[in-house]
Amino acid sequence: MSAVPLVMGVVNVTPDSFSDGGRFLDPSVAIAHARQLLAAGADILDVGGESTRPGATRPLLADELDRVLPVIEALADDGATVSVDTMRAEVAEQAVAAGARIVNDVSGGLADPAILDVVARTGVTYVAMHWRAHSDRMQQLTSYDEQGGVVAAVRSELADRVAAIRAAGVADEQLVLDPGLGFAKLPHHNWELLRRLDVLADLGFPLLVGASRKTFLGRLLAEGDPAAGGGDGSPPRPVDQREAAGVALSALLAAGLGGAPVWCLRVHDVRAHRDALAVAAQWGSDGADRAVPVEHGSRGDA
Ligand code: PMM
Repeated sequence: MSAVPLVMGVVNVTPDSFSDGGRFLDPSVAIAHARQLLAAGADILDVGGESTRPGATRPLLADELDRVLPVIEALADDGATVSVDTMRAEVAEQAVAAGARIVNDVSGGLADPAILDVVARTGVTYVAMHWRAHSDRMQQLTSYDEQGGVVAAVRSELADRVAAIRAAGVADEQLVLDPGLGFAKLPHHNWELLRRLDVLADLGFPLLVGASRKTFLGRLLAEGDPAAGGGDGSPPRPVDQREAAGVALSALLAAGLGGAPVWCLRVHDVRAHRDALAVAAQWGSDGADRAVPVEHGSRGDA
C-alpha cells in the first residue's frame, strides 16, 4: 500500500458554502474551528473566503481579503501549514505574505492567470483543480463527449493547465493536481474519476481529492435510502448526513482503490477521516504488530 494521504481540513470563512456556510464567518470562530481541526490531526488547514457551490455569486475582493487574512495570519503564527483556497492573484499574494504556504486554486489558473505569477515568484505549493467555469455556469458545462469520456477529458484539460502553469515559471515540484469533484460534473462523472485516478496520476504530479460532503454522496445515499423515498427523483441526503459515506470513500482511496496514491484528502470532519486512514494504514501494514503468538502443542491445538 502507498503512503497514508495527508489530511487537509476545510475552513470556510463564507456566508454561503454548501457544507458549512455561515458557521465560521466570524474570524475568531473560524480560528477556533481551525485549531480544533489541527488538534484532530489535520496536516494542512485550507482557508477559503469564496463559496464555490453551484449557483454561488462571487464575493467582492475586499470582502474575500477581510475574511481570510486574519484567519491565515493567526494559524500561520500557530505554526500550522496553511493553504488559501482562492482563485484571485491578489488574495493569493496577500495570503502568502500572511503566512500561507499553499495556494489552492479551484480554477487551476483559469479564473485569474496572474495567480500563476504569484505562485512562481513565491515558490509556494500550488493545487490546480479541474474547472470549466465559475459556479453560476459550471453545471451547464457537464458534457464530456470525447472518446474516453470524463476521465480522458479531465486528463487532457489538466494537461493543458500544466503547460500554462509551467510556462508561467512554476516548478514541477510545486504542483499538485485535483480532479475537481462536483465542479462541472454529474454524479457518475465523479465516480468514474475516483475509479481511474491512475489516468490523472500518469501526468506525473501528486493528487488531491475533495469529495467531502459533496452532492454526489448525498445523491448516492438518497437513492439507497428507503427513508428518503429511493429512486433518482428523491432529494439528496442532507449535507450534515453524508460524513460516513465520505469517510468510507477516504478509506477506499487510502487503500489504493482509486488506482493511484492520493497525496492529500480535503475533508471537513478531520477526526473521522483520520480514523479511516488509520484503518487503511493498519490494513496495509506488514502485520507484524497484529500477529497473535501461537504456542504449538498448547491446549486447543488440533
Ligand atoms: N471543493 C470545494 C472547495 N475547494 N478545493 C480543491 N482543491 N478541491 C475541491 O474539491 C474543492 C476545493 C467545495 O467544497 P466546500 O464548499 O465544502 O469547501
